[in-house]
Amino acid sequence: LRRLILCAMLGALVTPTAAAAQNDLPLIPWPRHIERVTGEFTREGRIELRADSVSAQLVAYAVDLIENEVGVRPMKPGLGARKAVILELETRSDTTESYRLAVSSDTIRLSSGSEAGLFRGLQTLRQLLAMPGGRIPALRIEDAPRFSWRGAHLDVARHFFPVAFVKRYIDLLSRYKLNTFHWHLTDDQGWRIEIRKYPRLTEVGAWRKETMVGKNFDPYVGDGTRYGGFYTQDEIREVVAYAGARHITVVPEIEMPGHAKAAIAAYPSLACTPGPFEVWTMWGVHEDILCPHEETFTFLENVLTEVMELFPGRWIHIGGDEAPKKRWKESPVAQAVIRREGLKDEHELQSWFVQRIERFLASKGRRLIGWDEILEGGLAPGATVMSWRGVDGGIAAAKAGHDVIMSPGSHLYFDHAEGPAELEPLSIGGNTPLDRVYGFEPIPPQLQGAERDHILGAQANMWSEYLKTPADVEFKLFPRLFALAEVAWSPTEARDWGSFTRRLPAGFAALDRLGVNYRVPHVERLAGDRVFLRDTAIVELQSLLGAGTIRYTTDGTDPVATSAAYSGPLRIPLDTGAVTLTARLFLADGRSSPARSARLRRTTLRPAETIAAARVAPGIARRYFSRAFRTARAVAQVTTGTPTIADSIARTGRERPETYGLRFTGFVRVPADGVYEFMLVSDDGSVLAIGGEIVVDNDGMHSETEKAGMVALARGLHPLDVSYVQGGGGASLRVLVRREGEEWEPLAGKWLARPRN
Ligand code: TNX
Repeated sequence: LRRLILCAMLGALVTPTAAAAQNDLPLIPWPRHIERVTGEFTREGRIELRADSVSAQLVAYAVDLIENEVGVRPMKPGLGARKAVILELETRSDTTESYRLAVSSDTIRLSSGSEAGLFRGLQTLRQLLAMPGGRIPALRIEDAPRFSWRGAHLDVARHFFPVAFVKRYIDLLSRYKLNTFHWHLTDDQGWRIEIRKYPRLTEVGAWRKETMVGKNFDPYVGDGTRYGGFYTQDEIREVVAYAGARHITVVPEIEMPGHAKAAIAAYPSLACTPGPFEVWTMWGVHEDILCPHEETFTFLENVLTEVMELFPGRWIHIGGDEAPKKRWKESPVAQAVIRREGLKDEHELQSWFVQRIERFLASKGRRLIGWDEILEGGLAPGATVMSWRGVDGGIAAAKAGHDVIMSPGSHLYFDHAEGPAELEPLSIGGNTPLDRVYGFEPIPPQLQGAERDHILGAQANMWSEYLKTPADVEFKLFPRLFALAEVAWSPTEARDWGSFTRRLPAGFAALDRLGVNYRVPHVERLAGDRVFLRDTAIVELQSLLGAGTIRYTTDGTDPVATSAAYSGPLRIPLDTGAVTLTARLFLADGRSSPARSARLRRTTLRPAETIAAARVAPGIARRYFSRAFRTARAVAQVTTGTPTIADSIARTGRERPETYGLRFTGFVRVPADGVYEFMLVSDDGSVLAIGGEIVVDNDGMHSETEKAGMVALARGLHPLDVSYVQGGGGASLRVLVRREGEEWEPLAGKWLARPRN
């Protein structure tokens, strides 16, 4: 349904490369260069492993990998094996993760200048060895990552995950060539890392008396069950070593000054008010934050000192997000610091706070990372920014010469639902479908030259408010991690959604062998209303998995394991009224995808307006209302205001940050009779009407969400009305159109017209 949408919008290149088009070897992420040569390597017969120059740790890893994929342990050299896997650590100065892999009929040779490169290459080898029939075509791969930061994060504060699962998570990342694990260890709802100097952090701060049930914020409903857990320092070391063996850097996050209620509950004198405080049992943003007095800095320096002993990597994440300034405004202590330091306000106070921590970390040879709020009030000189509220923070930071990791909520928040929220398990935020992740381009077009080099890479975030179990996390992680891996590793020219989807089934098969609870892909193109110009709807059903059985109903009920099985295009009569078609994909193991349904109905062509060509001009009338609305529908009621002419339907970014409305009126210019589909992607609400009828309803206050709708239109001009409301926080508006069966394109340029004045 949503192919290529954001690719088009964000300027990501989606041109199939010759290599990707010619063959769809089951590789994720797709390598930089791949060349097929004649011949093939078969898994039969004895295989030896030669790896003289390589560490014992990597050899052991390679032995297990080959045994797992081939079924027998590789032999030691010199015992008469006819085939060989050779790992070669080349003596070149190149210590990056690049590698070369050459497969011939009797030898697989993997070489790199670094063990990290060999490790990445082994993941490619793993995927080749798993090929059906045990036959690997002879080939040469030369591969290197596009970005040096390929990350995934895990929030263990809102829900706690045992060491065994943290390791499994890291292992899964490593299989797809990620190299950074961001471990979110502290938050309002729990402190999860043992600190020897401050035992109450885990005695008190690691436990909350209960957890809110579902989204029962108001009235609040708690589950009455004490909840918590933490990692001992030995366990942390174990995880760091496990990650190190996979050439993954662990970046710890210790949140400050906000999201620190668990610490404050343990040591109330860290706050600006007397307390007492409890470890929080709800989600959201809390007003109790660390007070900027000396005691807090002593505490943080002591905590960070122990953290740095445990985590050898360069980077320390200090959070910095969502710190309400209310307590600082009311605190004589905080106000005294503002005066003493000659600061303007509480935002500069936060900036001063972060700079002080940054100097401390820098004095120990470490680099500070924070969420994009650390830009507010001035950025600490050596700080790296993780851009989560869209990419704007990242753009500003890169332009100011800072390093940036892109992890925008709109594309890389894997805690968001993958499909429409109402059809998915309870989630936070809007939705982040697979093709949106795949279409993400980490380097925004606004950056030029050296600014572009400041984008270190991309990262997915896994917040765990509604993720209680490892299975919940795995459901959110896959298949979207496949897409992230390709965004962060593969060259832009290789980004090819068609090739990617053809490689997915092999990816899922690998996950099946590991028992990963991935989200079974839903049945495509079943959403909203689907309209037909005939009495009989002909509907094809398919899912990205390419395996399993699609089962469907036409009576509005949820398909079960005994519902009709799909075996070819359905012919559904519409002469007696609309029909609801619902389908789910079932796997052999009994798991099934979320359900999808569409209302199928018959329609007729809407006649075009009769208006002389000379009376229309290009573009569309745009009106901007700088005041608060509750819905986009309310914006659509406003008839006053002086329009400007726009050539696309979008926000410009020059509007005020919060509370405004935009209304676009004119015509859509339809090139030929047919069924057209329109899509609104917005944060917050939007509605699109044609000839006074709502075709897409994406109204309401919500994070970025996409909705599509269909209408049959005759060739010519049709009245178009698009309204948008921005309530607060993130802001986005994009409108796309396509003729049935064709690719989406922005509703702009040739599609738009307006009455000539
Ligand atoms: C915002 S992302 C947060 C987190 C929440 C997340 C939920 C960020 C820096 N702050 O505290 O868990 O949204 O999606």
